[in-house]
Amino acid sequence: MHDPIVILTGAGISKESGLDTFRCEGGIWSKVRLEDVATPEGFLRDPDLVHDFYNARRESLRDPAVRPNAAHEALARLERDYPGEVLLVTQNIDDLHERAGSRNLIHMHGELTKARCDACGSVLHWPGPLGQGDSCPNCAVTGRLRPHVVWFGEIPLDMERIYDALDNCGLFLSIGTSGAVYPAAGFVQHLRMAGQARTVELNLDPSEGASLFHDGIYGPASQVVPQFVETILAGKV
Ligand code: BJW
Repeated sequence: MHDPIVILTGAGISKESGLDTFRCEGGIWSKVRLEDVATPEGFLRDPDLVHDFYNARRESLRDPAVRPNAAHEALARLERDYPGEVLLVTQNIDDLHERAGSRNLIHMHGELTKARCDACGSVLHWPGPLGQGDSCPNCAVTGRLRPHVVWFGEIPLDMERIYDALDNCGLFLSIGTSGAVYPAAGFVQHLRMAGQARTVELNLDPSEGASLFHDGIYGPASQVVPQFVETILAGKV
């Protein structure tokens, strides 16, 4: 019997693929105000600003230099080769995990390559620029499409499935996340209260919640994640 594994990832895992984190020096929140671009109120106030922000980030995914790194690839290999269940829960809205081959994956903060219609609720594949003049292909209403991302004050996606998996896992890994944003930041407390899972943080530096984990492994994700995946597959964790 192999314990189910739940893995939470954040912006740090995609840093070495060329995508900015939010709260590191020079990160996204040092360039734009989160109240302006990552809240429903900001979108109501200035939809063009918000569309421009996400259009630029969507465009950056097409840069040939932006591709999965060794950490994304190691997690895809873990899902393929581990004899038990592996669920990957990412806060990232980029598509690097799926490009690396991960399939059992939840994007709890949404996906950059999707749009959502506020008129009919459709979620649409939308790899190009999105704007106020676009119409929903399902209900034909114009100007009600928004990026399919979770802003502050909104409820992250698939929470029931995530908590079910947390409640049944034997190992929880938290990779490349600052632990500053809830509910993801609270997963480790949730697990420690239940007491059944080993919890490990893999990050560049200890995060805000580092002391809540049983173990911490620190260094660039492209190095520490493949090494740790090898120890799991060798049955040493
Ligand atoms: C490396 C590395 C390398 C660098 N290798 N590592 C007061 C108390 C508690 C909660 C709240 C509160 N007031 C408000 C709230 C709730 C609020 C919240 O948490 N606010 C906090 C700021 C306090 N949360 C919400 O509103 C959420 N919704 C919610 O709570 O609903 C209620 C509810 C929930 C559940 C059930 C029922 C009800 C929604 C949060 C939405 C977050 N959205 C964003 C933006 C949208 C997507 C996008 O544009 O991309 O999501 S914010 C932004 O932060 C983004 C990220 O996913 C998220 C997390 O950031 P992440 O990934 O941790 O990045 P960084 O930059 O912070 O950290 C990077 C880490 O990597 C660092 O540690 C580096 O060291 C490391 N690193 N290079 C390894 N090479």
